[in-house]
Amino acid sequence: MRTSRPGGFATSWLLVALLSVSHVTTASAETGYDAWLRYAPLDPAARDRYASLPRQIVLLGESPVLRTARDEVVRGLTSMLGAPVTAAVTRGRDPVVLLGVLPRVRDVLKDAAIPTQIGADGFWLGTLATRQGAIVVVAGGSERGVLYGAFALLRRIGAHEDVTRLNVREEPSAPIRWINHWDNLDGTIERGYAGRSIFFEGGRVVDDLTRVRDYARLLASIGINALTINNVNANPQVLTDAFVPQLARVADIIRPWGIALSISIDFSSPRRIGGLDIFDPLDSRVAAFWQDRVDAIYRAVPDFAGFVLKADSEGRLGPSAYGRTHADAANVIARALAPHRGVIFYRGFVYDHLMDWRNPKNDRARAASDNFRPLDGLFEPNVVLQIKHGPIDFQVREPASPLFGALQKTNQAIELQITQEYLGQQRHVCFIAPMWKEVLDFDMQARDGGTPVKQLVTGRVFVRSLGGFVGVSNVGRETNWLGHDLAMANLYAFGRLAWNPDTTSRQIAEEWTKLTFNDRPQVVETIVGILLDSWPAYERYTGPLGAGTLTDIIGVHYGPGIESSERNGWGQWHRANGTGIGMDRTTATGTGFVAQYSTPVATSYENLATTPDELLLFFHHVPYSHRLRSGKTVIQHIYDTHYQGAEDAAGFVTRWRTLAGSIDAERHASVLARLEYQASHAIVWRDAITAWFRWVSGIPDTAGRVGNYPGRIEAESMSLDRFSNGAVIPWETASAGLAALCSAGGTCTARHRYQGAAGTYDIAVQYFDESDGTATFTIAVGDRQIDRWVADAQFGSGAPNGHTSTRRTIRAVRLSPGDEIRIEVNATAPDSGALDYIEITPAR
Ligand code: GCW
Repeated sequence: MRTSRPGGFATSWLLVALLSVSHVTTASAETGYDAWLRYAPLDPAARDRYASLPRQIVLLGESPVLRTARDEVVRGLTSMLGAPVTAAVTRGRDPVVLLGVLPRVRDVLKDAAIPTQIGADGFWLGTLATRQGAIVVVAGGSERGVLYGAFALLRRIGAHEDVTRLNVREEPSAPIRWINHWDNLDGTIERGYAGRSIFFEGGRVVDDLTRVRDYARLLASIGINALTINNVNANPQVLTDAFVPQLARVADIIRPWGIALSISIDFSSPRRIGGLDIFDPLDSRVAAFWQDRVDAIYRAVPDFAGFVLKADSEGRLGPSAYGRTHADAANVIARALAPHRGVIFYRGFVYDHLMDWRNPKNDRARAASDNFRPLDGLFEPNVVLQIKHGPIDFQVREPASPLFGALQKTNQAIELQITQEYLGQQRHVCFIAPMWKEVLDFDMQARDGGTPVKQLVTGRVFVRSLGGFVGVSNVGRETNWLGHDLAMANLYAFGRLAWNPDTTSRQIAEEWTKLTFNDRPQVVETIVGILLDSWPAYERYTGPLGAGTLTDIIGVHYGPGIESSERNGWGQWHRANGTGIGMDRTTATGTGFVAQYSTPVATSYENLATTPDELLLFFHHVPYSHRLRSGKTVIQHIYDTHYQGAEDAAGFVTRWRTLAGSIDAERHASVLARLEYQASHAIVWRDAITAWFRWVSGIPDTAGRVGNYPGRIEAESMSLDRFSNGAVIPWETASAGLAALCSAGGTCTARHRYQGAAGTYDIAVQYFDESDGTATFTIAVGDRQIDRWVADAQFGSGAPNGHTSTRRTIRAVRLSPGDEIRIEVNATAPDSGALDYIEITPAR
C-alpha cells in the first residue's frame, strides 16, 4: 500500500459548502440506454466493501471537463452506494475523493507519493492515508486525464473491484482515439442499423442534442477524444457559413466530455460551394478556399479537431481529376489546418471499383499500398493516413493491411468498423474484439525485433507522434444505440483497445458484462462465452478460410449472395469455379499482393504450406480437394463449418435462455428475440452456401446433409391457391431455388396434407420478409389456427432473397396423419408474400 505521511497536506481547509450536484437515482426499466454506465446500486454485501469510501468529492480547479469529471463521480457513487455523495468546494474533516490535474494535486498533497509525471490524457488513481482517513486521489495528466480517471474509478467499483489500496497509473496507447460516423445530413446513416441519425435531420443538426450529450458521455468513459459526425461520402454543405454555427452547437455539447468535433469533407467543395470552377489542390485559389473555410470553422469552434477525407474512392472526386497526388490533396488542407493545430485524416481506402475482373493479375487488395507507399514521407506532419484494418473491406476474415508495415515517415491510424456492415448488421451477435486483436497483434516484421500492428499504428515503431485508432460506430436513434444490446460490447471494446491494445478480448468482455448486466458468475460466464464464441460462429456460417463474407457484395451486404462478388469491378472476388476457390495473390503465379508485406511475412503467405488455413483462400486458389491441416478437404470443411456455425447460433439461444431471472427481463427478452432470429438466419446462410458449393463442385457432403432436408416441404410442391411459383435470385437463397409468390396481392393459400406419424412437432415456416410492404401470415392445422404474424421487417431489400429469408417456428404442435396444414398469406403489393418451405421436425 502506498501512503503519504499523515498530515502531509494542509489541515486548515474548511468545508465551505456542499454543492447541489448530488444525484438521486430511481429504479427504472432497463432499456440499454445507459449501456455500461448504469451505475447499478450495489447489493448490501458489495456495498459494505465500499463503506470506507469518502462521500465528499473535492475538485481542484474549474473547467467544463473538470466539472464533468466531478459530477460523474457524484452521480456514479450516489447511484452505486445508494447514499448521498456530495461535491464540496474544499475539504473539511472528512475524507474526500480529490480530483485534479497533477500539478494541482501535488500542490495540495505536497509530500505524498504521487507520480511526478503522467502522460497527456493519462491518470493516476491512488489511495492515501491521511490524518482524516483514507482519501482517494484522481490525478490527471490533463483535464481529460482527470475525466478518464474518474471513469476508471467508477468502473472499478461497478465491477466490484477493491479500491482500498489504489495505486494505478494509466496512459492511453495513442493520441488518436476517434470515432467516425457515416451519418448523412438528411438523417439517414450509411451502413447504420439502429435508426436514424442522432446528429442530423432534414439537412440540419437536430434541435435536441440530448442524445448527443449522452453519447459523448459513453464515449468519454472509454477514452474517445474526437468525433467525426458526418459521412465520409460527405455533403459539401457542412463547410458553408450557414452550417458552421450548427457544428458549433454540437461541439459545445461534446466539449465538456473532452471530445473535440471533426467533420468529413468533400474534396470538390471549392467547386461545389466555393464559387470556383476548379478544385485542383495546387491552385492558389483552391488553397485560399480551404484556408477561408478552416478559419471560419475555428472562429466558431476553437478546439475543432480536423477533417476526414475520402477522395478518389467509390466515385468520390479527388486529386486524380487534375493528375495530382494524394499527398498534394492532403497537404493543401493540412496547411490550412496547421496554424490551428488541426489534423486531416486522409483515407487509405482508395481503389478502382471498375476494375477488369477478367484480368487475373488485377487485385483490389493491392490498392492501398500501391497508392500510398510511394508517397511515404511526402505528407505534412498533421496528415494521418487512415487505413482499414484489412486490404479489402471489413470482411469476416482478412489479413492485416500491408500498408501498416510499409509507412515509416507517415502518421497512420487503423480504421476499425464497429457497425457490423459485413458481420450481421447487429441482428446477429458478433463480438469483434477477437478479430481486431488478431490484426493488432499480428507481427508485420517491418523491422527486426517485433513490430505488431498495434505498435505501428500507435507510432511506437517508427517514432511518430500522431497515430492511433478510428472506429466507425454509426449508432442511431434506437434507445440502446446499436439496436442489439450485445453489439454495444463492440463500441466498448473499441475504446478499451484504443486505450490499451494489449487488453485481452476476454478481459474486455468480462468488464463490459459486469457493468452492462451484473457480475453474477453464471451471467458473466454465459455472456462472455457467447461473445467470445460469436465471431468464430459467424465466420463458420458465412465466409470460409479467408474467402470473404460470401454476402451480396453489391447490395446491402447482409444475407448470402455468393456470386454477387464475381464478374464485376468491385474486386471482392473469391474466384470459386467448378474445380476450386480462392484468389491467387502470390508473387509466383498470382497478383503479387503478397510482395507488399515484409519479406518474412511475404514468404509465409507465398507458400501454401505456411499460409494459415483460416487465410488460405485469401492468398491461394486451391482445388476443392485440397487438404487442410485438419485433414479435411476444403469442400468438406465448407460443409462442416456451415453446419457447425448454424448449430453454434442455435446454441446461443439455449445459452441465453439460462439467464432468465438472472438479468433484467427487458434486455433478456430483446436479446433473446435477436438470437432466435440469428439462429434461423444462420440456417439460411448454411443452406445457401452449402447448396451452392455442392452444385458448383459436384462433390457431395460425406455426411449426407447437403441437399437432404428431413421434414421439409417445398412451398411450390404444396397445393396452392392464387400463389404462383417463382424463381428466387440468387437461386441458392431459396430452398430448391423457388418460392411460392403471392404477387397478385389478396389472400393466397398453400395446403399440405400431413401423412407422417402422430406426435408433437415443431413446424418451421420459411418465408421472405420483404421491405416493400407487409404480408400477414396465418397458419392453421385443420380448423385450428396455430400462429399468425405480420412480416414487416426492414432488411433493406424488396425481393425474396438471402436478406429477406426468415423463419418462424411454431413449437409443440400436435399432428395426426391426414391433418391439413394450411398457410394463408395476405400481402399488400408490392410485397410478394413469398413462401419458401415448411419443415416439420420432432418437437425439441
Ligand atoms: O465498406 C464500404 C461501404 C461504404 C462505405 C465505404 C467507405 C461510407 O460499403 O458504404 O462508404 O466502405 O468506407 O468509404
